[in-house]
Amino acid sequence: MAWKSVDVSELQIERRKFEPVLPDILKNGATSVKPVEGKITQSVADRSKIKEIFKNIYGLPEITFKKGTNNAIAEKAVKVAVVLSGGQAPGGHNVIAGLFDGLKIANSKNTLIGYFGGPSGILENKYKVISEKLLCKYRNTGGFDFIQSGRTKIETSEQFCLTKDNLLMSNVDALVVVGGDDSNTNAAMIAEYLKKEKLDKCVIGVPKTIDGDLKNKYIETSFGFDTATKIYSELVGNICRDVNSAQKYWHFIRLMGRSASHIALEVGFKTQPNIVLVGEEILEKKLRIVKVVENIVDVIVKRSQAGKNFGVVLVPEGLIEFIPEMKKLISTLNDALAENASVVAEINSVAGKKEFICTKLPAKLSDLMKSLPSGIASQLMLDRDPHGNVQVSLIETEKLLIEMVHKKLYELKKENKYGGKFSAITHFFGYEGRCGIPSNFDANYTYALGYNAAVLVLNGLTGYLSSVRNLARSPKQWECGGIPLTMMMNIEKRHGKEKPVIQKALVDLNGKPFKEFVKNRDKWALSESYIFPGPIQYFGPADITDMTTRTLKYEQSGLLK
Ligand code: FBP
Repeated sequence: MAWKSVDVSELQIERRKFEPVLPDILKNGATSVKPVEGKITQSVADRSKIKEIFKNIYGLPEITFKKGTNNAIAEKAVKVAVVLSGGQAPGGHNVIAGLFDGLKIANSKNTLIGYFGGPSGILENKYKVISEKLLCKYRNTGGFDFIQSGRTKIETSEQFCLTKDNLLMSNVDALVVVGGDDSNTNAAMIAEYLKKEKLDKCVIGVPKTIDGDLKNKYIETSFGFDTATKIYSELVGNICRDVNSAQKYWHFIRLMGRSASHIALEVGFKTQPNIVLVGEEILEKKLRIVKVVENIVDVIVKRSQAGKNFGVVLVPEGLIEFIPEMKKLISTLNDALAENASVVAEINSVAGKKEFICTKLPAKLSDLMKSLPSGIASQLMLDRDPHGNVQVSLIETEKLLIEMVHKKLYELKKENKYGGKFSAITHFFGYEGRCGIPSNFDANYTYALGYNAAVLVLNGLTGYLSSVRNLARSPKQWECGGIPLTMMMNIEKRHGKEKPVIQKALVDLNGKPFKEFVKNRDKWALSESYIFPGPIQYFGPADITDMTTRTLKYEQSGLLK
């Protein structure tokens, strides 16, 4: 084959031809779908506070769809805006494609615009009109580069007013926010504000995040989790094979996922490494950091006694927030940093900041802060993100663990209780997985979520999250509808203040995935039961190309016939 100079890969060219499968209920377009109102809903917690904040959109009914003629929704052309918000997740472009197709099939005069660079694009009124000519290059591709993303939080009254003015100025009838828990909380705030201002404009959210923590009975998974965990599993599987070939290193691999350990657990199932730490279990059992280290050391010593001075450990990036004393330190630090923000900003050196902030902590926490390796202590003081989250992707917990493991093994050596060799290598897999070419599952799911959002918008619904469920079945059988955003909310402390936020779904220790893990982990610890899943397959037998996550499989196993 003659070498051609191209700016896209052969796989990208082939992948553009992939036609996502729509759920049967959507396949004849929005004019063949009728929304049905279900029960009115309540927030998951803090009901009176959430109701007070969302006076206009609290308690909306669930929406499901049934087949039926609904031509009225196509009579008037509408203009819809889409914004990608927060961290990238594979499939974002297909949400836009599904939304675009859903709108255009209902009425070719409907228009879609995309705000640039996340919510700041709304405030700056920076957007592009989306046409098939522009969109076709991005169908079934990874990344958010078509319109980019950002983490700006719209929260001041000036920002809400500007949002309203810009939507009015551009004649936008509806806004679709593609985001995680924080971005969809923001979507609810905008929906509430527009309703309060008596504007007939809709706001619909779409559940995105590789972290897998935006889920409940109605949102079975967020998009991107499937592809990202497949990418990490390939990498971890490759490391397991390297470990088993050279038999000389312990690899400590931190995996993205923010607070929740869903990613670590899923990658654990797919690769069966020797140790998978689950933050939620550590919190439940109130394991102090020394105990977590002792548990790791226990496996290292036992393997060493069998002549195996090698292994693989998975560390969820949010682990540090779940270790009781660290959790206390982080939440006290959050308040202290928020209360003393201007003073801290004036101090130039990290050591100076640490010294100052230690004076604002209770004695025990101040001692803990001082005892931490300086790298970790400074990472704990880094700016919180605009939604008030600690930036756990920047905290190198794996290095802290290795340092403590080294110390413990040294002590054991002195007591003649350990005679092995411990050589550790660190990895962090995070950004590698967020923009991969979406798997078949994510390509189909995101397209359906976007199309479903178009149906919600065309029916004038606001304050809902696009919900596509029954996901362990084939896409044709997926069920569609809308879930009120306020239903998922509770009150949490952010930047030192109480805020309404969509509750993160952490790993459920009574859930099937965790129980399945517990059944297997002892075997994984001492043997080499490693699995090497290899790269995502886009072509070939459906058993391989269309398989979804083990998490979803276990969670829905009771529901499958
Ligand atoms: P979202 O919650 O916005 O989807 O972002 C998820 C995530 O990828 C986390 O896993 C990670 O901790 C964080 O983003 C990293 O943020 P940033 O991209 O700002 O570095």
